[in-house]
Amino acid sequence: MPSDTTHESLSGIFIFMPDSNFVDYVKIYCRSGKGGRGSMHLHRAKYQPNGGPDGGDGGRGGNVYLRGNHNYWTLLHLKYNRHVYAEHGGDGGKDKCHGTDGKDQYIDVPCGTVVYNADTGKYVCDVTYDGQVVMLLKGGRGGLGNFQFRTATNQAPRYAQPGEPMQEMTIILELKLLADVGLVGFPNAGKSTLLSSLSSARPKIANYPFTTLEPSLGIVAYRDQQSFVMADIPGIIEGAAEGKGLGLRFLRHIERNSLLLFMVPGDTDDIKREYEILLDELRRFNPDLLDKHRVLAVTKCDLLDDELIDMLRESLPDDLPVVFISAVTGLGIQQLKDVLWSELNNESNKLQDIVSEEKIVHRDKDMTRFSSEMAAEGEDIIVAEADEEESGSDDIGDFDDEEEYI
Ligand SMILES: Nc1nc2c(ncn2[C@@H]2O[C@H](COP(=O)(O)OP(=O)(O)OP(=O)(O)O)[C@@H](O)[C@H]2O)c(=O)[nH]1
Ligand SMILES: [Mg+2]
Repeated sequence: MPSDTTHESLSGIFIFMPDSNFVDYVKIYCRSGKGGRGSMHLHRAKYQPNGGPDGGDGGRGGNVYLRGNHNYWTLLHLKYNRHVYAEHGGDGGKDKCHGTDGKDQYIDVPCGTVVYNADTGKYVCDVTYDGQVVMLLKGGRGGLGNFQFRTATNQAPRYAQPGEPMQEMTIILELKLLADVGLVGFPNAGKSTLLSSLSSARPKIANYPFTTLEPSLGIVAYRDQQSFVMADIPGIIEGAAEGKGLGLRFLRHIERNSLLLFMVPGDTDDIKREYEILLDELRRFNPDLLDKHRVLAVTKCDLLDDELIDMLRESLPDDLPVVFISAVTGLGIQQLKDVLWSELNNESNKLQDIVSEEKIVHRDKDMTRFSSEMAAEGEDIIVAEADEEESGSDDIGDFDDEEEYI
């Protein structure tokens, strides 16, 4: 692509992404284990005519858990493992033998994963820190054996409970990176260059649009051993909400950022208009994004002279802090860090607060947009059918097992 391509000429293009290792959207089917049956058994032994009931309880079915694991960075490991089944509980046996408990299943996910119910679009849970364990589906309880039902008046009960049924759910896992500052800008605005100059991250940099095809994080060192995390996401263009360019799917990675850094190159004709286009695309993706604190960085200022910078200052938006920077010469970089740091430490604007005090409101999926979203993600899995016999009685009080069952 020629180096002078502007975003106006790009707005008609749709980028086809190659298969990438950065997977931030996966749909999987999960099923817990059903409870084992209680046993209906009467003790039999030589010279012991009325041995009494000795049927043991069934074991419980395995649960399905989600577990935050900081060793994972994407959902790639789940892309090819889309059915998660926990083990069923074992049936009870004679001699009061308890059935084995079903093995639990843990789905390891990177920190920052949000879970939605794929059928209803409802928000289910959010895994934000390493070691966090969230129970997704509970296994069925095991049924009681007939030994448990013996009474003075019914000394040989000929019934036992069936186990509780399993639960199943198809879920959508969405990774939303955890960073303090998110970079928002058109392609070629210098986002990756800024991230590589501020941190040790080495995203690909080149003079053509859509160099960055997947988000990357960098840790920016600040004074006194302090630091904050910055996320570089692919550029967005006008009409991204309709799927132009790479669309808006990567904006989910800045949904959690407490601060958004807008980046517009200094050699752009109308900086204010570009900023407004970006704001508008953000609004169309998620109006809540506009509640976040914002900073505007005018990039590539080494291409401008001081006079021009002074002229530009007057035409810039006045509702947010503006910094003129150049990642190449280092102009304004320290000032930018200071502004970002002070904005980050602004009361009510810290990532920790947002995560811990549940200020993040995860909106349920809009079902009208949901199917097109899934199509865009290439989702085509067929939900596994539950076994016929397993969807039997769901009432643990049902004592319908009159046959001897060992
Ligand atoms: N002169 C000058 N050029 C810069 C500056 N920052 C970035 N560039 C150049 O601008 C071009 C694009 O930079 P990138 O950092 O790849 O831009 P980007 O915003 O990440 O672009 P996408 O990943 O395509 O969205 C590269 O050729 C950089 O060398 C700067 O401060 N001054
Ligand atoms: Mg880039």
